[in-house]
Amino acid sequence: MTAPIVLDSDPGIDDAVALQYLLGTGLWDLKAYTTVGGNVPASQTFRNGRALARAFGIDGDVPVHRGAGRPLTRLPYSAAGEFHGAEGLGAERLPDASVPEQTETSAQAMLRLSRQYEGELTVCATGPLTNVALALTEDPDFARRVKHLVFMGGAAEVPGNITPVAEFNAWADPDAVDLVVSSGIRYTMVGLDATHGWRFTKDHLAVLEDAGEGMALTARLMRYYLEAYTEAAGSPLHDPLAVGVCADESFVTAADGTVVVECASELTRGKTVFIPYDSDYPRAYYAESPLVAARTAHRGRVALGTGPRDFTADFVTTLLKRPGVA
Ligand SMILES: [Ca+2]
Repeated sequence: MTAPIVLDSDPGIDDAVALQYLLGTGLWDLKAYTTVGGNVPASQTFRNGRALARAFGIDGDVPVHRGAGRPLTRLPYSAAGEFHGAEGLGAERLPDASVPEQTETSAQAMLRLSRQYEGELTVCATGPLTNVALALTEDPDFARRVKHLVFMGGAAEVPGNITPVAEFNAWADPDAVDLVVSSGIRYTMVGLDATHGWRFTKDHLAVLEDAGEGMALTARLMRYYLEAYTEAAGSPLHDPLAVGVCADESFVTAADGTVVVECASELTRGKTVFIPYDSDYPRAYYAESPLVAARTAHRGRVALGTGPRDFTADFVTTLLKRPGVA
């Protein structure tokens, strides 16, 4: 028995292996692979999404949609090419899918699927939240129809990675994240607090490189990704962890609370302020600011660290179950 899910993504290397991991779990019925501008521009993430669908043998079954080309209310920004390569997938130039291009946008596909699978649909977002915000703007009831949104983004109690205080996806479209977390949608934020705890190392790479032709693309992508990070601890598994948490929260430790995103400041743009909520000891933060205090009515789950279940081990084992064809 599999559950319906949409993967909303800006591929991107860790997005690519997040797709492969999702397929490998066997837990999900992937209804759409929706792309969004982020790591590279939207036209490129769409092309990469189609190419990955072909590489993992799902292009005939899973539609790939084109997403928002710029943030909700801001000018486009320069992308994160240094981690992902000029076209977003390391040094790869993968062939396009053989099926015709979808004309329905990512936000439209999400809205349609939320009606078709009302109360059942999980949305996993591993890029900027622009598409999800657009769906909510078009129809605020999207928040109620979606079963669970898990998004990779933000930094609750740790420094950022694109500025000292902001994580890339939250920085890229802060207005979108703020709209989403105040919409009433049931959400779990999987940010740097947790993703920096699950690392992919040279030893894990060796397992993939020894696994033969079906893992060759994955191994090349992960080698590129590993070399882009200079930290000895290895590369954080940002996007795959969000997919993992869709099925099992025990990969992280999480707490209830409110997220408010800094949208007004250039200096702290995209900082995700986490306001914890403890039902035993409720505390009135921001009592002098009625606007911020009102926001604490909207609570979600926020990952604050690694959990008891070993995500990196599950990630590697699961990838091996889902070889690629390119
Ligand atoms: Ca991503």
